[in-house]
Amino acid sequence: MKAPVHIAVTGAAGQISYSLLFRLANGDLLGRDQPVVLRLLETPESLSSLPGVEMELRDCAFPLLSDVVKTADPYLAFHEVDIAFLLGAKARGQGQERKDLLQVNAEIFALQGRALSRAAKHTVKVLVTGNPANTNALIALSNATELTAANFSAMTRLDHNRAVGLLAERCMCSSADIVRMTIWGNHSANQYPDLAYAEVRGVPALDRVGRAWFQEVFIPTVQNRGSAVLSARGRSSAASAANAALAQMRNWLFGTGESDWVSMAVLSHGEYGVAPGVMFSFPVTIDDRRVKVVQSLELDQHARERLALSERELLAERDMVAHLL
Ligand code: NAX
Repeated sequence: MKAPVHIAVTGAAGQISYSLLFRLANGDLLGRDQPVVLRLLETPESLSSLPGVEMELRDCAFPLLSDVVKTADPYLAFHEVDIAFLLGAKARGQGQERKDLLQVNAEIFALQGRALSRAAKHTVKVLVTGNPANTNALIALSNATELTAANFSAMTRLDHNRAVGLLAERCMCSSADIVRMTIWGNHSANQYPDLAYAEVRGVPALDRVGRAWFQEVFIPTVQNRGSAVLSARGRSSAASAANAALAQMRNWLFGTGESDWVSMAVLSHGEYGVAPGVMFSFPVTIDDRRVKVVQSLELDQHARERLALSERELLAERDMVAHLL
């Protein structure tokens, strides 16, 4: 039997976690021969919900689940972890503005960055989902002095999957027929879902769907899908978010292959003219756990304007939390 891999999940009593944990314990991330220890982090106020989650995990009798650790101490949660899913964040309260949300979450991610740096393995892969995800990831990275940008990403895989799902529905094909979907920028309504390089069974997607549908339907539908799910379901996306987190981490650990790319927010080093030092979603390929931004795609004027909008938003968010970077 292999030694267990330690996986931290923050916000463990929340709704995304409630979909994610059971799939992790079932081997959906690391395979059916890899035992796992799940290390669950919650706030002191919500810690009392975790025993119920643990009972259900144990009631599944997953052969791969070696142990469950429940704690409100980030240093214990991140102790020697190989993988961390940072789901936990404060939701926007009534009357709070986006900048208030940024501030309150900034402190959480600064603390968690320090704890990851001290407690986790130096090869840890940290995927930030809690919103505002891109800037939270930047804060965690900036505070993790023993770790590097290669340890951190923010999740735009749900946006990517939403875009693939929407295009597949429009073209009446399987999602497996679609390659080279791209989400650029911030995980917010200013992201840019781009079809310029996407293909459907080898045919350029724009030839299949036309530019009008792309600009008038596809872009706003993907950008606003989170709000649409919230109003239709009465709760925000959960199972699809857990699925996306799993997919992004699987690609990070096991690669993308050469024929396709995925979207992932990583630290910008100035690619495509984006300011260095923000977590920006790019098309990436992954090999041997190393993420490479796809180079040399041509961007038209429309795309450049959309990227610039997302970049400005991320720079403004970065300015608001400058004291924690
Ligand atoms: P929930 O409100 O159901 O759960 C969040 C949990 O985090 C709560 O149990 C809370 O007690 C816990 N928490 C808060 N502060 C914490 C801290 N300092 N340490 C540990 N736990 C803490 O939210 P859920 O629906 O699970 O969503 C989690 C986060 O994902 C939210 O920030 C949400 O906005 C974000 N999302 C991000 C997405 C993305 O694509 N990047 C999409 C889905 C989702 O909306």
